[in-house]
Amino acid sequence: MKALITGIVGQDGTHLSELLLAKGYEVFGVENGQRNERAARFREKFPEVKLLMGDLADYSSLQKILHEVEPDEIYNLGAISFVGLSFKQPELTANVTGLGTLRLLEAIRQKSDSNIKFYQASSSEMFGKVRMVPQNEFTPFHPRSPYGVAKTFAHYTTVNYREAYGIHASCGILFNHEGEHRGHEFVTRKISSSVARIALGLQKTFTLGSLEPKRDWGYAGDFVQAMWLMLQQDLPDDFVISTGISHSVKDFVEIALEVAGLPVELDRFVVHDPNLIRPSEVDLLVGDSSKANEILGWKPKTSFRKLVELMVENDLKIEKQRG
Ligand code: GDR
Repeated sequence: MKALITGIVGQDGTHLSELLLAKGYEVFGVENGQRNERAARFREKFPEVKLLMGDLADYSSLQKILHEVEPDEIYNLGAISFVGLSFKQPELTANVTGLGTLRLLEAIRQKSDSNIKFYQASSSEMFGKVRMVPQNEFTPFHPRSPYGVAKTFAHYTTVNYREAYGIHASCGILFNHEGEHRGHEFVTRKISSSVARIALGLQKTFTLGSLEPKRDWGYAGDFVQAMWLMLQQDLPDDFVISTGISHSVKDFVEIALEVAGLPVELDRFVVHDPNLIRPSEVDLLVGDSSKANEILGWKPKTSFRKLVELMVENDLKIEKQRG
């Protein structure tokens, strides 16, 4: 079996590559020539993964890759995925995160001899200003960021290509998922690495925006299992993937401090930075993944506390090695 992954050097691409290689897949990835630390780490960790030059913003490169690889499964994880950045670069976000999905689906459609199964990384950010608590597959979308809007376009485009052209295309509406491969721009990794550095005496404080937003945080390693399961079904469909429990940013900081053996005194360690407040915020996300449980047999294995422990302990190890 051959799997092609966009966004392969990101957090989910890393977990998914691990999973698919363990299952005996031949794994291919789309890379846009980025020369950053993350891409270098990925190459070193997975020498057996074949990386092909392409970009979600460039249709002809996607078409060429599909012809070269002839994949059985495609996982579209590529996106401008940082919500904060999407407010600063809304057009780029719409192009890559939104239209990029359309380009990939169109390349699949044009390749009429294939039976490719397609996974779209939809997001709980599409629920935005939530209309129902908890959110499930029937909850209306109300995105609150250019990222959420672009993901909503990509989601409906995937549904449309499934209905119009019979493509086996499924959307996983994933709630926040974190872990040791999380980028430092996201709040959980920012907290775990800052707290680790404070515990080791390498820094004294760190900045945060609002501490109030609540998210349904799960472990990325658990969540990529659901992606794979969706493509093993006879019929394509959409599934919410979440833990069903929500915590505030403040809760995350408090447990991280505790795990690192520091006093739980937020005023001492956290400096409020108003520049980190988003023009429109998503206040509360909590998902209901009972459909995924029923049909895919999927459920999360890692608790919130375990997730925080895993991230802080990982960063303590990294910072100690660096120091
Ligand atoms: P999110 O993740 O926007 O939920 O999207 P992020 O970790 O960026 O923010 C979570 C919440 O924390 C608040 N916050 C801060 N966020 C960041 N990044 N940095 C800060 O300093 C900070 N202070 C407070 C934010 O305002 C927000 O409320 C993630 C991404 O992975 C998306 O790609 C994915 O689709 C969704 O999760 C599900």
